[in-house]
Amino acid sequence: MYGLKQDWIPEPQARQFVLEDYESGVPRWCSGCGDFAVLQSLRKLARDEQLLPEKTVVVSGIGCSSRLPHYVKTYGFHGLHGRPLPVASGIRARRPDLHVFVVTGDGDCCAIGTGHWIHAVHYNMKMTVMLLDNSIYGLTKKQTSPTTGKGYSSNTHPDGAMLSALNPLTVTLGITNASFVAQTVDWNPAHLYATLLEAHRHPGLAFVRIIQRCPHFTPDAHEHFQRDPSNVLLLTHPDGIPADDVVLRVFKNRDELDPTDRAAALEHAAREDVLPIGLFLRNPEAERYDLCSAVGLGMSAEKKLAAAQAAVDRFLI
Ligand SMILES: Cc1ncc(C[n+]2csc(CCOP(=O)(O)OP(=O)(O)O)c2C)c(N)n1
Ligand code: SF4
Ligand SMILES: [Mg+2]
Repeated sequence: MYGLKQDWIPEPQARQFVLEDYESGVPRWCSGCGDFAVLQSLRKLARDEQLLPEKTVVVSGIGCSSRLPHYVKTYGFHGLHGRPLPVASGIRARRPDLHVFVVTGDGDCCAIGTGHWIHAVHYNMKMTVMLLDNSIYGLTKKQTSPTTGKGYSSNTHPDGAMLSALNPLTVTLGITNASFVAQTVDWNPAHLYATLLEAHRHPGLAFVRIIQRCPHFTPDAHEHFQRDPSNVLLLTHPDGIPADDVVLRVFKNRDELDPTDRAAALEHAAREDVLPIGLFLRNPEAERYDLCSAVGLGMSAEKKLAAAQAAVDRFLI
C-alpha cells in the first residue's frame, strides 16, 4: 500500500556551501588589480561563516571596485556613484535579517559620497563597509581623488595633486558614534581576511579601509609599503585583529594599540612615516539606529494602520 502523500516529501537537507556557491561571472578587472583579493576574501568569509546567499546582500556605488557585487552569488545592488551607504542603510533598516556588505571606492566614499559616509558612521547600523582605496578614480581613467598623494600626477593634475591626501581613518575616527575602524592591505590575504571577519562579526557599522593596488593607474602609489614590510606598522592587541604566524612573520614592525583608546587611535591613524594596519577602534556598545528603526517591524497591517491613525490624530484640533 502507498503511504500518505506527506511521507513522500523528502526531509529538508542541511545546506553546506562551498566557495563555488558564492562565485558569479568573470571579473572585469585588470590583471594584478587588488579588487581580486578583496573578492576572494569576501567569498571565503561567506563560505566560512556559511552565510545563506539569499540572506546576504552586497551593495556598491560606481567605480572599478563597485563592480564587485556582480561577482558574488548573493543579492547585490550596483547603485549610483557615492550612494551605496544610504542604500545599504535602507536595506538594513527594513531587513535586519540580512548580512549587509558595502563596497565603495575612494572617489565613491570620500568625494561624492562624503555626506553619506559621515551620517552612515553616525547611524552605526550593522554592516561591513569596505573602502577599496587605490588613491585614484580608476573607472574613469585616472583623475585625482581625495586620497591621491600630494604631487601625484593624474589626468586632472598632470603636474601633481596640489593638496595633501585626505585621511579616511582620521575622518571616520572623528565621527560621533564610530564603533569599528580598521585598516588592512589587499596584498596580505591573511590580514585582509582576519580584518573582514572581525568587521563582519562586529555589532554595528564596521569601517575597513583596504589599501588597494591599481597596477594600471597608480602602480607606484603603495609600492613602498608592499616591497618593504618594515614600512608597515602592525597594530596588535588581544582585542584587536588576530594575527597568525603568517602575518607575524611578514610584519615585524609592531605596536600595541588598545582599540578602546580613541585618542591613541587618532594619533596612530595620522602617522605618515609608516602605514599602520590593524584595529584602531572597537566599541560594541555604541548606539545603533537600526535597533531603533526596527521598532514596528513585523507589525500586522491593521496595527500599522491604527498606529498611523493615532499619530495623525495627535494633530486634531
Ligand atoms: C553622479 C556621478 N558622477 C560622476 C560619475 C563618474 N564616475 C564614475 S566612477 C567615478 C570615480 C570612481 O573612483 P573610485 O570611487 O575611487 O572607484 P575606483 O574606480 O577607483 O575603484 C566617477 C567620477 C558617475 N558615474 N556618476
Ligand atoms: S583600473 Fe585599476 S582599479 Fe580599475 S580594474 Fe584596473 S587595476 Fe583595478
Ligand atoms: Mg579609487
